[in-house]
Parts: sequence; structure tokens; C-alpha cells
Amino acid sequence: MITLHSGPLSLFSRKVEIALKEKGLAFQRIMVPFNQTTGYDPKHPEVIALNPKRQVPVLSDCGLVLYDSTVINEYLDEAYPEPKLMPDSPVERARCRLDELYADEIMLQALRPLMHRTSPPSPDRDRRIALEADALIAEDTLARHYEVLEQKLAGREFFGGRLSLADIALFMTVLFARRLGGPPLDGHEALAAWFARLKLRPAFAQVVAEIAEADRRLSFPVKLRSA
Ligand SMILES: N[C@@H](CCC(=O)N[C@@H](CS)C(=O)NCC(=O)O)C(=O)O
Repeated sequence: MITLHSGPLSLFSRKVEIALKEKGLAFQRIMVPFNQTTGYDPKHPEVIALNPKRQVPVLSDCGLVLYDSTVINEYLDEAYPEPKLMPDSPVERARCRLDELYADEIMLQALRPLMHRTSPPSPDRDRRIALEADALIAEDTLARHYEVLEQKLAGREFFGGRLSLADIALFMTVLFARRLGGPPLDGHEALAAWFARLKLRPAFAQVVAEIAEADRRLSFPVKLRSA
């Protein structure tokens, strides 16, 4: 039985959940405690025991324990190859990994300054102003990332030849940009259409709905910009 330690608003855990669901794999999910004031502290004792980075996601499968969403998803794709979520050729696989890295490491840098918006506002007015000023700069960076993604998609249905782990990672990053009040997708037709299409897939739709529910329960409300 596959077990996944996940978090209600964990972008990286939700990447793994989408991959598991796209593959139709049954799994037991253990949701670790999270709140918008202390984050993941105090940490779930099993996460501390299983992951030296003390982070979610952690996946256990028949005695194998893995951490890091990218490592986990590549394992899942090799161990459970149907349907495949990595492309066939070495060149396409390398491109897929770079696209995933673009989401997880490059776009993530521009997401971080928006994250204060879902936390209780600081009582210090100057701090609130400084945080929001940084968030507005990050929004411009995110809009430039959208343009890069628009060019990469070039009207195609997915970032590769078929749905891949790159689509999952990029989807989660764009979803987080939107839920954190980041720039709307209008003006980026191919990207907006790709995002809307993925949202209709049951695996993605369930994660979107659960994140919205977790936000209603846990997050400070964010003024969302349309589209
Ligand atoms: N590169 C890791 C990042 C994992 C990560 O940042 N997890 C967050 C939740 S999304 C976490 O557990 N944060 C708590 C901490 O870092 O202490 C991955 O892809 O899994």
C-alpha cells in the first residue's frame, strides 16, 4: 500500500497527489498539521523520522521511503508506468525535467513574496507595506514567467507531446500564483486554455477543490484578480 504524507496547502505534496490520481493508484493519505501562523510547526513526528529535510511530501511504498516531489513522481512513473507521465526520448525527458525545475525552483522564487497574503496580517504597518511592495515586484516577475510559458506552449495541448510531470508542476505553480492574488492569465491565450483544460481532468479538479476548501478553512482571504 502506498502512503503519502501530504499537507493541505502543500504545493509539492499536491504535485504527487495529482500524479497518483492520474495513474489511478490507491494510496493512504496522512495530512500533516498546518496553519498560517506557525506553518508546519510543530512537525508531524513521522515526517521528522522519515525525511531528513523534515518536509512533506513523503511517500512510502512497500518499505521504500522517498521524499522530494520530483524524486517521488519519477519513481512513480517508473514503478507504475501506465499511463506514462514522462516522455519517451532522452531529449524530451530532459526538456520535461527542465520545465519541472522551471516551475519548482525558478517560478517558486516569484511565488514566495506573495505567500504573506494568506497569513494573518502583521500588526506592524511598515512591515505590511514592505511585504506588499515585494509582492507587487514579484507579480511583475510572474507575469514575465507566464509569457515564457506562453511561448513554450506555442499553441500545443501540453508542454510535451502528452500530459507529463512538467504539466503537473507548472499547473501547481500557476494555481498557487492565482490563489495568492497573482497576475491573471488574460493576454496569455495558450496558457489560459491549457490551465482551463487541466482543471477539467478529475485528478487536477479534486486537488483544486481541496485547496480551495483548505484556503476557506485556514487562510486569510486574498483579494483575487479576475481570470
Ligand atoms: N523540493 C521539495 C520541497 C518540499 C517543501 O518545500 N515542502 C514544504 C511544504 S510544500 C514543507 O514541508 N515545508 C516545511 C519546512 O520546510 O519546514 C519537494 O519538491 O518536495
